[in-house]
Amino acid sequence: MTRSFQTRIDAEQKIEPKDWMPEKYRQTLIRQISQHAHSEVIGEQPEGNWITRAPSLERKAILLAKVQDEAGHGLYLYAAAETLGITREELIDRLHTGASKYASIFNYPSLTWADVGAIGWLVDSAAIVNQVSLQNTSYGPYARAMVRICKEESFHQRQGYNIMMTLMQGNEQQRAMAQDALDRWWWPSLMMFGPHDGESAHSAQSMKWKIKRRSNDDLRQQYVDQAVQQALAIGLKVPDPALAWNEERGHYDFGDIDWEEFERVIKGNGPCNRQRLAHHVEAHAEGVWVREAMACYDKKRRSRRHDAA
Ligand code: BYC
Repeated sequence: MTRSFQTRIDAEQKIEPKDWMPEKYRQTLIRQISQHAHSEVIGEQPEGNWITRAPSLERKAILLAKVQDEAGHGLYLYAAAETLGITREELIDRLHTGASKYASIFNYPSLTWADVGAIGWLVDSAAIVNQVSLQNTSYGPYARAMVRICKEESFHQRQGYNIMMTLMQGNEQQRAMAQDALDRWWWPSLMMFGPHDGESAHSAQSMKWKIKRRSNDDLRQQYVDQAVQQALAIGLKVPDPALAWNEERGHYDFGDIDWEEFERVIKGNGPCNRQRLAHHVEAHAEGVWVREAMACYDKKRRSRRHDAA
């Protein structure tokens, strides 16, 4: 069974929910997809913080649409995880108890309007680089969710870059705000790709099973090469003294990531971890009547369909 499973993977065949799969493959997918879903949902908080304070009606409408998209991404991803035999309640419980992680970047505060620009530009760019590769992941429902999510992320990235570009065309104070946001979000955005390849606990097996299609470092390099050019184009300075174009490699060299900070944040001790989780726990408790009403409506609709048949 295990050998024929790997043969299917090697032949680029998609694995579907009812197909046989090794238990570890199933668990790895549940871990990665649910962490991805939680990231989308928790990621609404730093941007949601600015909906009521957006600088114009147009910016507010765009931000509102983006934040709603993130909720939708969470929904597709939770649904994909559920096809692996875990319930939504269990997934949320794992988030609330800290058993399941979410992207470290969302544990940093969004202090100014420029942070909304930096999140859209940097965080969504990083997400796209990773998720384009995940469109070819071996598990069918995850791959299909990625196709739609990537389309929406492209709009998100554009809106973030547009905010940064507008600020950079503004007055001195606005340009300083944009630079300050880049200074604070740059390094956390590099951490989104996870530990270096040699330190990544799951990469080797996940690459073999084609759950992951490209390594953490490979994706991070592509992201740096793109983002540095985008920063230069609008007059922003990337806060890394070691950043330099390497002619031989055809890539930018960049400085060391603070892995101690990364570890601190993923262990629950970043600037906003407690606040993010507490907010989710509270919103989930407040939403219980909505879930009950939906379940009741669904039950009634199904029994009406049954009576009609
Ligand atoms: N943050 O062996 P590794 C978005 C953990 S949201 C936290 O390399 P793996 C958006 C990792 O989980 C987009 N934890 O792991 C939303 C593992 O711990 P566990 C989010 C991290 O899974 C709203 C341990 O470190 N994208 O776009 O092979 C607004 C060892 O790592 C992080 C995804 O979730 C991190 N950054 O590779 C705006 C993409 N990095 O699980 C935008 C899907 C590592 O053993 N996920 N860890 O306790 C992936 O591609 C992979 O899971 C990762 C990590 C590349 C992130």
